[in-house]
Amino acid sequence: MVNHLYDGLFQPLVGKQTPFLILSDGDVWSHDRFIRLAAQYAHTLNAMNVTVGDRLAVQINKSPEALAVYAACVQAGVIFLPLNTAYTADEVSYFVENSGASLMLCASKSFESLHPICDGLSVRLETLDGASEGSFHEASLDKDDVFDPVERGPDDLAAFLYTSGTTGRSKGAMLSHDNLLSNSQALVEQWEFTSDDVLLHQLPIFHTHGLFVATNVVLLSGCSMRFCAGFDVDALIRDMPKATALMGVPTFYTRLLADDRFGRDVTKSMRLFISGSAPLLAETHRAFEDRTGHRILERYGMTETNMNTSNPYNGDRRAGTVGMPLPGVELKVTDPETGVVLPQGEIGVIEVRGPNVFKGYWQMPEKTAAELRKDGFFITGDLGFQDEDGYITIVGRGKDLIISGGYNIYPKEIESLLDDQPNILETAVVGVPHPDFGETVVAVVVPRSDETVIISDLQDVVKEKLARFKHPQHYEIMTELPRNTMGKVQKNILREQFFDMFQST
Ligand code: MLC
Ligand code: AMP
Repeated sequence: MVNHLYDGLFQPLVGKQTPFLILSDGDVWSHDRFIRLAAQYAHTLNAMNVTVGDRLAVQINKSPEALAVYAACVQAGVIFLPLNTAYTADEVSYFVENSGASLMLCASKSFESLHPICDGLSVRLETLDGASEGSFHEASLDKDDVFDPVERGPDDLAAFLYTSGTTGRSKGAMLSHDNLLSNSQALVEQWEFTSDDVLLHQLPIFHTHGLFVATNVVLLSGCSMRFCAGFDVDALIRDMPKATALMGVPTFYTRLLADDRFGRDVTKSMRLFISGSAPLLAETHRAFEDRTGHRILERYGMTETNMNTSNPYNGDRRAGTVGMPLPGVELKVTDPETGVVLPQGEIGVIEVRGPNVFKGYWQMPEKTAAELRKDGFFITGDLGFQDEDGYITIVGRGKDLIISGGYNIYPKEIESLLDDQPNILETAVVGVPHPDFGETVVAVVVPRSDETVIISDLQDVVKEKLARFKHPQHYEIMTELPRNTMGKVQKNILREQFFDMFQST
C-alpha cells in the first residue's frame, strides 16, 4: 500500500537500531524504538475511532511521544493538528471547534481546564505526557508495534497548522503529504544532510520550523538529533561539541552571542547554523562570523508554504538576504495593487508557487481565493526584492504582523479583545524593536470620554484570553490615535514613538 509521506520519511527507518533522539537525560531513542511506538499509537487512534481524514488536535509538551503521535497520524491517514503549548483554553477551544477534531490530546495538567470545552464540543479528550505517561499512552500498551500504513497519495492531507490573519480569526492551513515530503527532500539536498549529522533541536514541535523543517529533515536523512524540551543555552553550549548542525530563530543566535563561553572551541564540530522564522539582523550575522568563523545560513518560509528560499550551502551566504528560491519553487515579486510582475530589483510582494505550497485554508474558500491565485501562486504578504544574482531580500511586511522570538502575533487579535472592553473607545497595537525577541508588542489605548482605564485590568483580561507571548509589554493611554486624512490609523507614527522603548533593556 502506498502512503506518500510514510514511505518517504518513516518506512526507510523501520528496524534500524541507529540513534534518532538523544534526550537531555541521556536516554537515546533508536529509530526502531520510535517507529514501534508510532505504530502502537496508530492502532490506538483507530481503537478510539479516529481514522482516515479525521483531525487530531494535540497540545502536548515536546517529547519523543509527541513526535510519535505525528508519525502515527501519517500512517493512519489522520490529519495532525499541533497547537502551541502556550495557548489558553479559550484559544484552544476555537481550534478544536473550527477543525472539527474528533479527538484531542493534552498534557495531564491541562485536562481540568480543557475537559469542559471538549465535552461541550463532543470531542474526546485524552492525556499524553513525556516519559510515556497519560491515558493515551496507557491505551497503547496492549497494541501491536507494527501497523500497515493506509493508502495516501501526494495530495492527501497530512496536517493542519493554524495561522492567524490580519482580520478575523485563525485559518487552518491544509498541508498535503507532498507539501511536506517535497520540501524536506529539497532541504536535505540543499543543506547536504546525511545520516552522520547530529542536529541540535531546541525549537518547539508545533510549528513549521521545529516540526516540518527540523524533524522531517532529520527523518529523511536518517540522522539523529539532540532533542531538548525547550531553548536552553547551557545545554546548547554543552552539547554543541557533539553535534554538527543547529536550526534556530534569530533569538537563539543573539542569546548565544551574549554568552561569553560561546566561541570557536564550542563550534569546532559544527558544519551548519541555520536561521529563519524572523529576520536575522546583518549585524548578528557578522558578529557570529567574527566570534565563531561560521556564516549563518538564513532561509525564508512560512506556515502555508514550508520553506521557499535558502542561502546556498556552498557559496556566498549573504547577510541580510534569505537566499534564492529552493529547487522546484518559483518566486516572483509583484505590484501589491495590480499583481503585475515588477522589474528585477524593485520592491513588491513576494509570491511563490511549487509543490511546497499548501492546499488552502480549511473551510475558508474566500480567504483561500484571496491569497492563493488560481494559477497556484501564493501571495505571501512579505515585501522584498530580488537582486541581479537572484538573492531575495525581505524588506518588510505588507501584512500587519508582529514576529516576537519567531512567534507570529496579529495585532488585530489583541485590538479586538481590548476594543471589547466597555471603557475603551479604540486601540492600536504595534510591534517595536526588542533586543531579545526582535520585536515586541505595545498597545495604545484610547478610553471612552469620561472613562478611566486601569492598565492592570487590561493585563488581567489579556492574561485570561491570550497566550503569554502575545501580551503587550507596554500599554500607553492616549486621548486619540494619530490618523491620516483618510482617517486611517498611522501605526508608523506609533512605531516611531515607541521605537527606542526596549532598546536599552
Ligand atoms: C517566551 N516568551 C515570549 C516568547 N517566548 N514572549 C514573547 N515572544 C516569545 N517568542 C515569554 C515567556 O512566556 C516568559 O514569560 C518570558 O517571555 C521569558 O521567557 P524565556 O524563558 O526567555 O523564553 P524561552 O522559553 O527561552 O523562549 C524564547 C524562545 C521561544 C525564543 C526560545 O520563544 C522559541 O522557541 N521561539 C521559536 C518559535 C518558533 O519555533 N517559531 C517558528 C514558527 S514557524 P514570563 O511571564 O514567564 O516571564 C515559521 C515558519 C518559518 O515561522 O519560516 O520557520
Ligand atoms: P508563520 O506564519 O509563523 O509561518 O510565519 C511566516 C512569516 O515569518 C513569513 O511570512 C515572514 O514574514 C517571516 N519569516 C520567516 N522567515 C523569515 C526570514 N528569514 N526573514 C524574515 N522574515 C521571515
